[in-house]
Amino acid sequence: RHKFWETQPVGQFKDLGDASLPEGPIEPPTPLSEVKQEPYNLPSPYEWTTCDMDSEEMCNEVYVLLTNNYVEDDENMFRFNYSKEFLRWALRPPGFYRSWHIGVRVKTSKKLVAFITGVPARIRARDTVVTMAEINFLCVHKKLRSKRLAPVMIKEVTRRVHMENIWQAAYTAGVVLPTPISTCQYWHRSLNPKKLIDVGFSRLGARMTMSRTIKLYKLPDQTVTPGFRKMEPHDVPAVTRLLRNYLKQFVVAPDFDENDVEHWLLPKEGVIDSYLVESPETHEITDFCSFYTLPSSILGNQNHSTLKAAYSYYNVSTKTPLIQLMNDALIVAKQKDFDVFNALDVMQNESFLKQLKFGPGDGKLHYYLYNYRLKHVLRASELGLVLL
Ligand code: MYA
Ligand code: JJ1
Repeated sequence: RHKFWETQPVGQFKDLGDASLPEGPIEPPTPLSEVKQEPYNLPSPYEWTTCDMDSEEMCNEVYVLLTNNYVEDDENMFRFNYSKEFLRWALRPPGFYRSWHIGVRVKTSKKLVAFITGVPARIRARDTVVTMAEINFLCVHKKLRSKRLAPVMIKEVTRRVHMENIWQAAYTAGVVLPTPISTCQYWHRSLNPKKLIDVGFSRLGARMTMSRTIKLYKLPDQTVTPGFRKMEPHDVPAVTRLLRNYLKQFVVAPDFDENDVEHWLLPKEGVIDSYLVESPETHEITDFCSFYTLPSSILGNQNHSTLKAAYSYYNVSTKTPLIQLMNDALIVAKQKDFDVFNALDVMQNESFLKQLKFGPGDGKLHYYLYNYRLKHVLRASELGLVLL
């Protein structure tokens, strides 16, 4: 069934119910001297390239490959359109390795036709913090699909991760592979219902007119929580404390330090938005919410070419009810002209999705760990991790 994945140190379907298998690494690290020193062989028309995301030219090549060939919905109506600034942010966190930004070119034309990336992250599973690679942006050009290039790319990124003495990874995918640690549901909150309906992202509900639908999704012009403001650089220590304390409750979550928070959560125009609540009396930081910008190309619509989507990232409430905090997030996303606000049912998100008029999407997202076993499949609400 899974000729490649059956050979890899990942949870296998046959082991799913087996409580005798321990939690933790599936295989031990090998001595670094035993890690293969040369890249894996590609079919002869192709060659490896390391993509320098600092280079405007390389970043542009990656952007073009992904814009035309990356993830689509099940009916091929929309395709993720990560911006160059977003890719630079996603791929250059603290301690990143340039060697983990891996491209494949056609030898003769030098055209970039495939890509896979890793970035380092400390991820806690139960009470163990493990240095892992987060693997993302696996993409093979549409014309080169089903030639078994993906397994070679996965083996090569694995080799380059091993060279840095890192033996675990985390990744998400829309497809079922051996075997998910958890499966999440996408939810969508219409901000611009007319456009969403016009482009086929959503439909008019039963017994609904366009004007009733627009009214249903109306939001206030201004946020309502006193002390709600954009996060600033001087907030990094307080946000780090708030977030670290919050993420403790989940079975799998990142172990963020101040450098991580500065990188992953400080606002970056058109990439990441973060807001917090500073108590007007005590000036304490009590609540936090964030979302990232990931537009999708609309495939084959006369009137619209991009869907502006915000994706819920990390949110923490200690004083402001989470519903009110997320309603303020919706209000700022609307002010910023997003068409839709998306969220997974991870962490405590279920507690606000229905009340804030999110509806379930047709997409699921499966979470995976490489070379790390968990005894049980997790509920989405036990996941404290959002990958980009
Ligand atoms: S998820 C986003 C993936 N990208 C897309 O969906 C974009 C559009 N699709 C494509 O570009 C291609 O269809 C891809 C497959 C490149 C996905 N994750 O080359 P093939 C297995 C893992 O003939 P193609 C993301 O970026 C498939 O089951 N494996 O197929 C996270 C089969 O294996 P098996 C996948 O369609 C990526 C084999 O590949 C995926 O031409 C995490 C077929 O290869 C997938 N999304 O290319 C990667 N899709 O026979 C794993 C298919 O066994 C990281 N396959 O079933 C693992 C950790 C590594 C680091 C470890 C460090 C210690
Ligand atoms: O965006 C998604 N689905 C949309 C569009 C569906 C278009 C037809 N297939 C959707 N819309 C309904 C919205 C509606 C709004 C009012 C309330 C009710 C709901 O359902 C889906 C997620 O639902 N997205 C995808 O399918 C994209 C791929 C998802 C897998 C991602 C893999 C990620 C890679 C990892 O790094």
